[in-house]
Amino acid sequence: MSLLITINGWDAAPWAAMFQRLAPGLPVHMALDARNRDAIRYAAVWKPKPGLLAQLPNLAVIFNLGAGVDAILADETIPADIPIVRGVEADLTARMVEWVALHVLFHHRQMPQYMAQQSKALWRPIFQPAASEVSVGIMGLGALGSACAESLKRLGFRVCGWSRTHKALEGVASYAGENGLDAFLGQTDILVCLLPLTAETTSILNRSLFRKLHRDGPLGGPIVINAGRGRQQIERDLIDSLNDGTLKGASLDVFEEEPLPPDSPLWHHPRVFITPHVAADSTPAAICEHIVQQIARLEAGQPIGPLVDRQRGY
Ligand code: NDP
Ligand code: OXD
Repeated sequence: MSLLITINGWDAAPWAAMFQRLAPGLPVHMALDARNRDAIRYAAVWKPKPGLLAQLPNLAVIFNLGAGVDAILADETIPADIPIVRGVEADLTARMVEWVALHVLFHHRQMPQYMAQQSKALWRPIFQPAASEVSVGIMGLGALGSACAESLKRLGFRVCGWSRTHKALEGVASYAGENGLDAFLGQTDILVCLLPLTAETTSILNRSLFRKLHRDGPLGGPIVINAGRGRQQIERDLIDSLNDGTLKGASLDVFEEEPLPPDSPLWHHPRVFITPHVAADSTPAAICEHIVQQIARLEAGQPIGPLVDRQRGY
């Protein structure tokens, strides 16, 4: 019984070394071949090559090395009865909370304007609204969105959230489903997207949605912050909306195409702030520990998780 690691876009070596350290009795393979195919019971994956996992006749569980499982679910060859466990753990969540708080505060405290002023040696204080006057709307109140909501609330912001089903988070106004979307947007000054990529959320961050954000807010225009998935945003709409004043600024960690192509106008837009899909980069130690624990639970006949609901798509 062994574990296959298959990773696209990151260096797999530290992950293999961490599994070997945490579970010395578990053989780890970095590639699939005719000799190990039948022995592989677990796969730890990030963006696995389509068709690869279907070649494993004895695969019992797929462990995603991140939170978003869109790349796995896009592979229709994976047998429907193999459970998929998501990467949800405290270290990853804490890093996302940091990234979201950083960007909310960056826009709230007018850093884009101060950076522009600094480049011209201008000393010009700008009126600063209180956090309690600013409403942050979080799309997706799951593991990451709800942790961000808690932290932003502690910083003093008004916080509301939009999810598929209603949530009861103290001090966070909850809106749900299509019926709740417009009311949610209408009071949002800073929009944070932490949705999974599904058929319903693809291209959801578009011009028509941007127009529904709170127009007369204290920041002088709505802000969009996306750390969900790039295919949730229409980048042409983002740029047009920034240029015509529908949006004041944007912070983006994810993009329609990654790496963001060098000729993307987003790179040079003065009110767009870019990070290269690193918002919640976690250490192999944290994620591997969670996986090793789940394997131990499975082998002891206990339930494992958090499991992906393939019908829902996340
Ligand atoms: P969860 O599954 O815990 O939460 C997803 C949330 O989105 C839930 O609240 C869910 O609603 C809501 N949701 C899903 N579909 C819809 C819909 N159609 N309409 C309204 N709400 C919807 O996911 P996580 O919080 O763990 O992660 C969220 C996403 O963040 C990941 O899927 C990934 O894409 C992204 N991510 C990005 C990272 C980065 O570095 N940029 C790192 C990690 C994750 P409900 O609660 O009602 O089911
Ligand atoms: C994730 C990511 O989904 O890093 O974990 O994007």
